[in-house]
Amino acid sequence: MSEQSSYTSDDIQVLEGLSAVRRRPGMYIGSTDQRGLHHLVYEVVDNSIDEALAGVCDRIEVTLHTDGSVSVEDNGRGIPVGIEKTTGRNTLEVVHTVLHAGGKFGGGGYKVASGLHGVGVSAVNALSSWLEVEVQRDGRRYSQRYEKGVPVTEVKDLGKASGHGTRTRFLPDSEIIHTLDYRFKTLAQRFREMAFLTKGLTIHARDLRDGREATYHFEGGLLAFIHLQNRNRKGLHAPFYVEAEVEGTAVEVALQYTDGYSESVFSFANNINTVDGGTHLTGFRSALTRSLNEYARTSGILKDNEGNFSGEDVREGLTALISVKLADPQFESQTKAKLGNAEVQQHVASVVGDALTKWLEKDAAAKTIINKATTARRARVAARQARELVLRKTALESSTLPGKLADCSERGADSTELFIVEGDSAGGSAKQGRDRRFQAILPLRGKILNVEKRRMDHALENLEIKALIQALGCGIGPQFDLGNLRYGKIIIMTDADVDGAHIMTLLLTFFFRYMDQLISGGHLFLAQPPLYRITSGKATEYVYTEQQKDAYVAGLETARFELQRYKGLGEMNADQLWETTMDPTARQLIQVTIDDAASADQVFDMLMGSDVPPRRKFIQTHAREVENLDV
Ligand code: 0RA
Repeated sequence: MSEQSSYTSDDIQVLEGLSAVRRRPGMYIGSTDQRGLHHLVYEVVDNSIDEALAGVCDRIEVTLHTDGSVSVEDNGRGIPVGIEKTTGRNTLEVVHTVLHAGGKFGGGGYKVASGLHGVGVSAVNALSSWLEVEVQRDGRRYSQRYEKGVPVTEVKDLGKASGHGTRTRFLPDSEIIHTLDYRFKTLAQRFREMAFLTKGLTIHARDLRDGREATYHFEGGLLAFIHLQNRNRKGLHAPFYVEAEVEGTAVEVALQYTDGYSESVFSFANNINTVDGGTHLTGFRSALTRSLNEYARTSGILKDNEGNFSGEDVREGLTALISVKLADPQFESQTKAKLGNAEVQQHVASVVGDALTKWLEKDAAAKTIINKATTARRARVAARQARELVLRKTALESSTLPGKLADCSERGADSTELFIVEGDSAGGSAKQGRDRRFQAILPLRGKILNVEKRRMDHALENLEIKALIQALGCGIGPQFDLGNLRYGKIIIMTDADVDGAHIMTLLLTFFFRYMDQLISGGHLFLAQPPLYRITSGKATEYVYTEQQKDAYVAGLETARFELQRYKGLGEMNADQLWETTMDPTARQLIQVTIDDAASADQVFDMLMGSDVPPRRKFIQTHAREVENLDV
């Protein structure tokens, strides 16, 4: 290795570390598909965000190059290039070759990556055909190049330079990462979120493959984020905003009530979206409930004989963002997306409690919010009764599952699957075609209720939704229990047309709003029926996209072939449906994931909320690519 003439035990450790990453990339970046590809980019950008959080960097440039490589450039301090004492090596090389070395050399400030996906740039390096890093600091410019994680040059001194910062360019290794097809929109959405969360930072992203670019900079921070999140909703008042620091914890909170019913609360710790919440969220919720109850009491709106508003009452229609930054974040839970630092709860509660109380006393919004909570409470009582009725029925009649469910003979979520199928005729084919040992079919008639526009009590009156809840077996709302799920895979199977897309979106909305654990637990899937059947001579081929069709037809030796376009599932007979869409050894399933809950919330609100024009536009532009609807 560089700067040394013979192999040392350090070298061997380094090589073993790199080969561990290459052998089991999934352990480090989750997967080796497009998600994993994007993960590599985030990993490198996160290091630059660390510099921004430390207050020493205000600009990050991300470029997607035409050769499939990506460069990330920041104007931070520059990665140190001196000899690192414990190893006797150049720090730049250590950071790029030793797993988890990055964090050790950070000097103070807030760290983005600590404990979460922070696998470090060394893992990215190990998974890249090549990586080049260029550093400017102390008036000079330095560089080093690596291939598959191994240095192929020394740390070179390139001479005088006036700036400071780090530029990294890497090409993911196609032997390991299956695709170089970056999705600019997905990456940009995340950069935008990062910019919201880091006031004053500018992130500029360019896609040289097609010339697209985007710049994100928000002086308003979370306040700007709230405006975006509620863009298609009706806000009931001007947003509330507070920013303060308590004992080293920076707290930033923005909130606005809307005329909707769902709760859209997102929490972040050091810019990581803590999807499982944690102490910052708990602190926020308790302060919100307490402040609103206190206000309602002292102003006489809540009478002495009336009970307090519950947390649920005061969160109906609420959009809120909570962001904390701290030096030593502790993350817990399986997904590591739950903040555990106990002291943070009190920090957030005191900042939010004080500011909210003052705001309520001054702002006309107070009365509007209390009115909203009062109606919500009334509806909650009705909803609880409806829910208990459904649950009691489910419990009592657990042997009487919904009549139209064709259950499977095996039990246990390990092996079983439930197909939710649109329409009776497709339901019939699915029942005939399935493997009844482990595949159950639930046909839904027509469209299910749009839950985005209704409170839960209405949702529970809907027959299709009731059948769904009973078939799944895990209840709904606060009592939802994933442990009772009756099937391991829940598969939505709809026609590949606009109507099918609409029904799929209604179902996704329902799962996202009421059973999001089903999604985060990896249980929800979309079936992918074929678009065409191509017959030529004795050969029959099913294809799933227009591109596949064109490629297959172009490759045919004869010009004589027959093309059948499937408009609906009902056009396939039972055998064809099994062969193309249900057989686990041949079918293609799309797993539904929520990469970015805040964007998913916006998408569902736009698709399903009350504002029609943006929905129409979205469906018109996206109906054809609905298989890519990653929420
Ligand atoms: C360790 C220590 C210092 C900065 C960095 C790492 C650093 C890492 C990255 C990764 C991308 N851009 C970066 N910029 C800086 C601080 C060294 C000092 O005190 O000057």
